[in-house]
Amino acid sequence: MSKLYYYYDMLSQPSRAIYTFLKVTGIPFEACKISIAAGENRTAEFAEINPRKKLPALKDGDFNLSESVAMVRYIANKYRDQIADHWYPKDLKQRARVDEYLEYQHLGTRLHYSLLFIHELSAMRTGQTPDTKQTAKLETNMKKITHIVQKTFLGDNKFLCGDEITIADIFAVHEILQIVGTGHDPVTDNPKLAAWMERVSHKLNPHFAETLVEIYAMGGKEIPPQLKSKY
Ligand SMILES: N[C@@H](CCC(=O)N[C@@H](CS)C(=O)NCC(=O)O)C(=O)O
Repeated sequence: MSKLYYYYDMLSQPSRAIYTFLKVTGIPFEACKISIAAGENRTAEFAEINPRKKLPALKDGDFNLSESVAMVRYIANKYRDQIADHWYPKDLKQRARVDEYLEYQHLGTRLHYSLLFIHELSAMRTGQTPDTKQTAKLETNMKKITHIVQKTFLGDNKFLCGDEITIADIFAVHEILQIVGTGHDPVTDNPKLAAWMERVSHKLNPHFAETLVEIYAMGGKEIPPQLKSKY
């Protein structure tokens, strides 16, 4: 089997999601750290890996791939006999449930959390106070999405797609935690989501906490102890 080269930046939420998945499943890979802040994704060399110059990306022999959802499906399918079935179940309906979230998140969780993150990040970078009206609007949208994820995906289940953790949980938790980078706590007023996040982190640690070091440091906070432990 050819060696998998994985290109990522820990400040990128889909990068963290796939890194976590590779680590927790024990899939062997060569970790290739690329700094977006230092412009390393915009070099001619990296454009050979991903011509759109985005992270994450992978190289598997002479095959290159970008787009995190396509990548995670490729990895889960390629290593299907080596990883536990629950991550991306073979059962048609269970798998479709995971895909349902992965498709939803592009214009749902990812879009609305990212809009708030980018809005505040721009202000942090220019040293200006963020436009408070716009912040409030983006926060309201983010809270609506949080509620939709909690109510319509999680419901009374342990994890987003049922009683077992899947790659949908990994993608969701990293998107939701992105805004700790600008000092927010995304689950303070949502105890059900906070409890889910703890369950997810217990299944993913110690790798999960490892991926969160940079984003918490960016927001000037410590990783909460409940997200660092493992059952
Ligand atoms: N839809 C893509 C999004 C990729 C993306 O936007 N990546 C961001 C980091 S999260 C990036 O590489 N930004 C650097 C840039 O635009 O220069 C995916 O899911 O992989």
